[in-house]
Amino acid sequence: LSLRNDLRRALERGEFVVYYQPQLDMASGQVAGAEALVRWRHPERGLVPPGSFISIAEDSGLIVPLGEWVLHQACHDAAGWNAAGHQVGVAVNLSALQFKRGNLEDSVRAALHQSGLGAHRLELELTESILIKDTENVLAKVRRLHAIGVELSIDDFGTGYSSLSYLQRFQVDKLKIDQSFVRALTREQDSAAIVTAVIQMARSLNLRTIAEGVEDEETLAVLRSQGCDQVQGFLHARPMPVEDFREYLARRD
Ligand code: G
Ligand code: G
Ligand code: MN
Ligand code: NA
Repeated sequence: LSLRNDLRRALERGEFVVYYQPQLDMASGQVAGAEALVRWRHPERGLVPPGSFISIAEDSGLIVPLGEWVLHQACHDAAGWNAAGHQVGVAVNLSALQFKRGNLEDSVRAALHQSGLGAHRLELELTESILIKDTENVLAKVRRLHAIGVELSIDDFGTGYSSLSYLQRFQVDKLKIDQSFVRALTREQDSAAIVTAVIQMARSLNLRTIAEGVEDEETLAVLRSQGCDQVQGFLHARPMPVEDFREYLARRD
């Protein structure tokens, strides 16, 4: 039984589901949006987390159609939240192969058009590994995505090849501070120093920051005092199915 062969069939059979994890605005306490996180409802194995299949999907190339499906689903769901009166965005993870292979610009335009979601409500999460390869080509693609009006963020910031020059070159909007630093924030001096430095640098470059992996009130308080803009983590909510996220939004109004 190979996951690789199963993956293609799973996409055809509609076995993937998108979960949503809330992202909260630090100043207002309001829900600013959600990150879309794919899961596989495997008929025998149950709910399979992305850590077990994303890298296989990347090796086989299936991440391109899978990522496109997630993009369409996320835009469709987010358009529904906005139609229901909740002004929230959705953030979608992009794999390096989607950047390299697929016609990402067309996919993004189509997903926005078909769902009716406003471009400013969609955020694309890039990784540092996307930005360091084939820089000129990637730069042109990033510019075209920006021209559509979507938001761009760098995921897992601080774990990759953090060349500060590309923050300027790529004109991203937001840095997602990696959860390894956030979770150690109140225990390790080095992590605290890194988080402080990232937030201060982002502020002086006019970039927004979101801290991932916020699990306790003490961490939240430190992030607040440092001027972090948004938080995401188990303290507020775990990733949840779309029905639950809709209820979550309604409850908080
Ligand atoms: O939800 P969870 O914490 O298990 O996610 C694990 C990893 O899977 C994260 O690094 C996340 O970025 C990645 N991931 C989740 N959904 C997607 C997706 O739709 N596309 C890509 N490329 N990665 C995803
Ligand atoms: O790599 P990426 O940032 O896309 O991964 C997000 C992943 O982090 C999701 O799989 C989500 O389940 C997980 N996550 C989100 N918040 C927390 C948290 O507070 N603690 C832990 N341990 N994991 C978290
Ligand atoms: Mn992410
Ligand atoms: Na991340």
